[in-house]
Amino acid sequence: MMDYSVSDGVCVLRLSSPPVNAITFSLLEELRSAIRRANSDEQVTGVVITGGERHFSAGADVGIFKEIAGPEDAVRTSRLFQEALGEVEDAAKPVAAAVAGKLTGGALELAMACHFRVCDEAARFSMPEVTLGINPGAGGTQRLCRLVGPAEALRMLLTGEAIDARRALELGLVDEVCPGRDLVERAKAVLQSARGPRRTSQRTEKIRNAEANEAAFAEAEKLLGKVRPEIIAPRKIVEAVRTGLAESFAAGLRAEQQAFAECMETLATRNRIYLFFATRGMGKAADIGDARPARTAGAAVVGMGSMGTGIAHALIIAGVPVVVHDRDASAVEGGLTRIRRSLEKRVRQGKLSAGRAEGMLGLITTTTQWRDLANADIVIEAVYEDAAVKRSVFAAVEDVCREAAVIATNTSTISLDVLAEGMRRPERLVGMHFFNPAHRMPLVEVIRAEATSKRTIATTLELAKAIRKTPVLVRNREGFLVNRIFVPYLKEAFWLLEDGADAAAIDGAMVEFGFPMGPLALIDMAGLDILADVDEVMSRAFPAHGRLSEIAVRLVELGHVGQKAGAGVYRYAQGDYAPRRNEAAEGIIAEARARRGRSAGKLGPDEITRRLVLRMVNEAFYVVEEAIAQRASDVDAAMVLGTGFPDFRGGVLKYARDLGLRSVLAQLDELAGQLGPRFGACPLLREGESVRLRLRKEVQ
Ligand code: 3H9
Repeated sequence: MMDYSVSDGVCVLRLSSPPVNAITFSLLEELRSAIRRANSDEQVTGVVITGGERHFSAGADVGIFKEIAGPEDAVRTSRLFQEALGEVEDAAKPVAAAVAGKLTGGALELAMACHFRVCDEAARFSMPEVTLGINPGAGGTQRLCRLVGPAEALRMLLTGEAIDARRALELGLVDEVCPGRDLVERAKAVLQSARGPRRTSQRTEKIRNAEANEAAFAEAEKLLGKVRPEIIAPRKIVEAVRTGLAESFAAGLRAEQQAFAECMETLATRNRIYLFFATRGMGKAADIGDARPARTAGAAVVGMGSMGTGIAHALIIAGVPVVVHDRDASAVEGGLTRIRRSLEKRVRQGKLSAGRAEGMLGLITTTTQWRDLANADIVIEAVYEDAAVKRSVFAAVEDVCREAAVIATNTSTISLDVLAEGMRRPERLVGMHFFNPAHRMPLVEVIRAEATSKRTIATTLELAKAIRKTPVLVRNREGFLVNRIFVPYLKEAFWLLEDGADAAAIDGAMVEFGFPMGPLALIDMAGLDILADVDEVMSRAFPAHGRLSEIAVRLVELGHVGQKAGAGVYRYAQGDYAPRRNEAAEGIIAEARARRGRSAGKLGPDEITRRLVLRMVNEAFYVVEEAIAQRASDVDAAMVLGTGFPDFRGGVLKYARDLGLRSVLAQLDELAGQLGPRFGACPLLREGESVRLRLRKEVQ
């Protein structure tokens, strides 16, 4: 786990705990004894702590947090980390960290406990604990502000955002930046010129200015104002920093321990830790272990609408050369222009260098000819959502592509078995369903049909990861995983309108539940016409879901399809996406209510939330029952990443588990009695104990 060697009078401690050098209790123990050994070794004049040339460590092993039994155990965990890092800082001989890659959380805390830091040019530093719902528990809240000052420290601690090597040097977080291969040598040189240890806990130059400190806290308060009450870590972080500055470094460490224990006690934190592992599990397939993925050296995208453009954009960001095809030359040009504008914007914002943007654009080849797709390793189809149109694309692609090429479809709802009809080699057809905007959204559903080969699946999963997406592997059935659950939710929002709930009250209830936006504002953004098209496929496959509300149907007929038309459920002013009252829509809603004898304002926020959320919960159980998802936890992680379901609630099924499955079943039975078969409980829920056991195993 930790190699100890001595050369030129310097002890080199190398973390070697693949794959990511996650820090466990035993690694901490080894670190402590190695430091003691170096302290007492007369040949040793200094210590270098390092990892690989390209990677140092991913911080604390998050698995540890799952095992924490209660507050005392949490305090003990934090204390053990702090004591081990304290021993590094207290070493009698100077210690330098020689670090590379993405230093997250405990990895950065370890580096900060060293007396000097040298990093490689590509290194990135972050404290992502806050995204897990915890505070840094290994001294990070204390040492970071002593190294970079409270303003920058609080920004990093509260946002979890990374800074690069150049910025780290500017801020004084590192002492030197060099190529990865020189790390250890440069660290040795730094030690040679050092006049003994330089202990971070004793440094005060960045925290002396009381006025600047207060300004930093005032800035932090603004960020805290936006945090939901369920998530306590941000406030705890600020309190720990304040204690450390107002009292002492040691008091700050104690505040960290206490804060860590309090965070670990909250359901929101446990849910986020559960999702950390759920997310990492969902691209893994038990039955394709022996299939070797083919390397994707070049891809092609067919159809330059908004999805195709976004997919091509995602590919070039990750450095994959792509041929973009559309029958219509102006569509190809339009797509290319949209990508160029988006990259130029990032250059203007300073988020991308002009050279890199040019390099990315250089990876795109445009064409209107099928033959130009001949060399692609994977062709991703993103044409109009119509089975016949898609099948004609596959026929053309099969004519020109190599035997080994994978053919992926970005269909959001249509069964792959329907699309594969007429293909010569259906084993190479796979679904690759991106979410809009494809270059931003992290989730990709990888859909396996009956005929899809293991190699095709392995290659597609590999490509998804290579373009920095999180894939979830799902079985083929209309709507797959996310739309299967989310479309009924969107439809329910329109039913609620019919039943008398106000649009703003429906959206407000879901924002209060934790979604970034409500269902009606969201569908205005995505397009009501899209919902109507998707529903055609879905309601044929699932008649119990019921028809689309006549409100949505009428709005589409009148061209009120959402933001792109200036009006949907809400109205929008030119260039401004703030929702305003749409009187035409209100007229349609009033008529629909009158026809059904409903009056406005009868439904309160609890009833709105109950109907919307239980509609998702019930469908999620069907997704598990039909083995659309490989495991229940996949459903949770996919809904969080694909729809913005609040992560602090752990996902749809975790939420149901926390509500209690008996209560979920009773509520569904009641709603089915009132509102019909769409709330008819999934048979799995009636299985009681066996489902509870399964969820206890998979959703925890
Ligand atoms: C912390 O440090 C708290 C402290 O304050 C102390 C408090 C007391 N733990 O992502 P990859 C697994 S909180 C456990 O594919 P990459 C990952 O699941 C911690 N496992 O590699 C995967 O497993 P599998 C703060 C971890 O090169 C495998 O390693 N740190 C951890 O693309 C490979 O991972 C974080 O939140 C971990 N910490 O990216 C860091 N990290 O092979 C989270 C990874 O079974 N991690 N694994 O699928 C990352 O951001 C990325 O993994 C990293 C490497 C950028 C480091």
